Amino acid sequence: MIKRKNYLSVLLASFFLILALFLTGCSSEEDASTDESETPTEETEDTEETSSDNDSGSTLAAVEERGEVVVGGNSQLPGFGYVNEDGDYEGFDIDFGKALAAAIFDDPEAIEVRPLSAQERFTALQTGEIDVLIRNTTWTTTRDTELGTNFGPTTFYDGQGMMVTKESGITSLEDLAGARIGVETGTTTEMNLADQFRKLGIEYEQVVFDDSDSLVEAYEAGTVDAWTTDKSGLVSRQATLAEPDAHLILTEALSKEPLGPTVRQGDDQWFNIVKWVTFAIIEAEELGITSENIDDFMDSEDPVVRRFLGIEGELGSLMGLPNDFAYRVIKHVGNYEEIYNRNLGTDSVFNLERGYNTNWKDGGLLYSPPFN
Ligand SMILES: N[C@@H](CCC(=O)N[C@@H](CS)C(=O)NCC(=O)O)C(=O)O
Repeated sequence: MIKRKNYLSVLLASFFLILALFLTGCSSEEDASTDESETPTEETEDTEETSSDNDSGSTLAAVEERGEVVVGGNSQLPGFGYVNEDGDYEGFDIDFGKALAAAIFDDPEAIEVRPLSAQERFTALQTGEIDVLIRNTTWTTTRDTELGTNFGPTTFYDGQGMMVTKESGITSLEDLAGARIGVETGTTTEMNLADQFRKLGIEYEQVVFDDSDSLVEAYEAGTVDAWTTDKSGLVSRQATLAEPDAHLILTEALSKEPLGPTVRQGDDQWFNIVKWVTFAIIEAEELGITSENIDDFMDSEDPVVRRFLGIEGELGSLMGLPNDFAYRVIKHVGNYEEIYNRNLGTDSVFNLERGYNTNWKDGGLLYSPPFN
C-alpha cells in the first residue's frame, strides 16, 4: 500500500514538475498563477484531483503508519532551516516540524526533512511527497487558492528587504536606480520587487537565480549590486558572508511576508493538527509554560492550564491526537519564546529582535485562539 502510494507520488511528482516548468517557463509560481488567460490552469484541476484523494484523516493515518512526519523544509537558511555541522536539520521552521512529531509520536526526532527549493516546494505538497511545508513560506491569496494550500498560523511576521554593500553608499530604494538586483525564482520576492519599483518609478535590472546560494555568490562577486528577499533571509545570509559588517539591510520594507506552515487542501483533520500544534507553542508562552517548568503545572488548579495540558477534557482526541499533545510539544520542543531565542534570538548568533513576533500581551501579533 505504502509502496504503491510512493510510486504514484513519484509519477505525479514528475508530471507536476514537467507541467510546472512548462507553465511557468521556469519563472515564479506567482507569474503562472496570476495570469488570467490560464485560468483555470491544468495545475488547478490536478491539484483538486490530488486533494480529493486526500480525504480528511488520511494524512494522519499515513504519518502514523510511516512512523514519521515528512516535512518540506529549507536547507540553505541558517536560523530557519539548514543542516548543521553534525549533518542534522536545525532551525526555527524545523522546530515547528519537530513539534508535530512530538504531538503525534512523543518523539520530536520522528521527522524526515525534504530539502526543497522555492520552486519545488508547492509541487512537493500537491503530489503528497511531503505532509507539511514549513519553509519560510509566505501566505498569499494565490497560494491559498490556485496552488491548493491551506496556511496554518503565521509563525513569523516578516517583510521583504534589500541588502547592499556599505561601500556602495546606497541607503534607500531610490538610490538603486539603474542597479542590478538579484532575486530568487519561485518566491513572492520577484513580484514585490516589480510592484514596489513600479510604484516608485525606479528603473532597475532584475537578475533571477534558482537558489539562494548562487544568488549570494553573485552578490559577493559583485555581479549584482543588491539582493532582495525576506528580511529574515537577509539577516540569516548576512551572517554567512565573508565580511558581514561590510553590508547593510535597508530599513524600508517592500512587502508583508507572513511566514507559516502550510498543508494541502482536502484534509481538515491534518489542517487542524498543524494549526493547533502551532497554536500550542504560542499559547504556552502566554501561559508562562516552558519546557523547563511544565511539570510544575501538572497540579495546577487553573482550568485553562488543565485543559491545555490535557489533564482535563478531550481536546486532543477531537483531532485524532492524544489529549496531552500540547504537553508533549512544549516538553520536547519548548514554547515560542524558547524556539525563537534558540534559533533567531538572544541564544543565537543572529540576536534578532522579536518585533511583531511577540505575544499579543506584550504588544505583538502572536495570538492563539482559546484551547476549549
Ligand atoms: N517567503 C518568500 C521567500 C521564500 C524563499 O524561498 N526565500 C529564499 C531566499 S532567502 C530561500 O529561502 N532560499 C533558500 C533556497 O533557495 O534553498 C516566499 O514564500 O516566496
